[in-house]
Amino acid sequence: MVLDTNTRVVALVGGVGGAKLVYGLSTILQPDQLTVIGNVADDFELYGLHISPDLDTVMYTMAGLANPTTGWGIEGDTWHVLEMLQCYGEDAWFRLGDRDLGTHILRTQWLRQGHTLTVVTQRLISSLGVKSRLLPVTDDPLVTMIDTVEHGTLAFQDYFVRHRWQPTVKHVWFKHADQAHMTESVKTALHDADVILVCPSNPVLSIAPLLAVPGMREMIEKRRAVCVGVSPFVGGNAVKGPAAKLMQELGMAITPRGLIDFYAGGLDGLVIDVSDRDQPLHADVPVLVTRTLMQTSEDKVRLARELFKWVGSITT
Ligand code: FO1
Repeated sequence: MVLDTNTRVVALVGGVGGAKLVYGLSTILQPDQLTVIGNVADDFELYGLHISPDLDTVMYTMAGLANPTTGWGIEGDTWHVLEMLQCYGEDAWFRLGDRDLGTHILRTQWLRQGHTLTVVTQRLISSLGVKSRLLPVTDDPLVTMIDTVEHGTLAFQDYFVRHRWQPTVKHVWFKHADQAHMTESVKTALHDADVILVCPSNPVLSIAPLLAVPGMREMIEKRRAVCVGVSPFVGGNAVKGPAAKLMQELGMAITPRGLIDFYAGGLDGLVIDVSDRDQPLHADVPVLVTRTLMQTSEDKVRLARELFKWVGSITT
């Protein structure tokens, strides 16, 4: 396959790690070449507002607004609303910045007016000047639940933020997955895709919720497109967040082979970091070994460029 400006790329993304690669892709592709399918299972309601952390992380990153240190929230945001809530004795454990709240206020209002999360997300991201599409995988409820040893079952943000992903995880499951539907936009994007990229997000907490939506795995397995994954691990560990700890607790191998097994034949290729070059691999899945750590914008663009070039080389 010759990769050119007609090549349609669909990126499956969760939070911060995947959003970095999406930023790199958005700088080397034409806007209409790139469609991002985002995770909604981290979504929750707080202070009466519908919060979509992973969609917002991707949106702010693509718009160049994201806090570069945390990866989430808006750079330079202020915290006056939370300070006021704390004056009333609130435990402001989930850090919502003043500008960030603007996003949640409008998303909540538009959802209450009956608009779908797909329409709301597109309206928000295009207002921020981003021309590529960001599609929630579903407009239906989908909630990542974490069964832990110490605290029983926790909703995602309680596990991830309030308990700082320290509890020991026994099982991760996705509430309402069986009743969730892929949106028509997602089906069309996957059907038309030439390249599907599984971005370097947490395989269990960010990518698995996408694949838990009925039909997603089948569409990817029956794909016409070439499907390539980017490992979120560097040196057998996660760059940030609980991916390695979680996969160990779930008895999954934190190796390229473990990733390929996790994605169960859905990958035509895998990109791994140079620090993992000696890890056991799958004989029949081509691997690109390169520096996958994205600390600067240049890293993100370089990885996207290398990835795109390599994908062209592994497809006939
Ligand atoms: N992650 C944290 O670890 N602490 C926070 O206080 C926090 C606030 C927050 C606010 C808005 C938002 O869009 C994301 C936020 N995140 C925070 C990240 C969030 O937990 C995401 O779900 C993770 O990035 C995992 O995808």
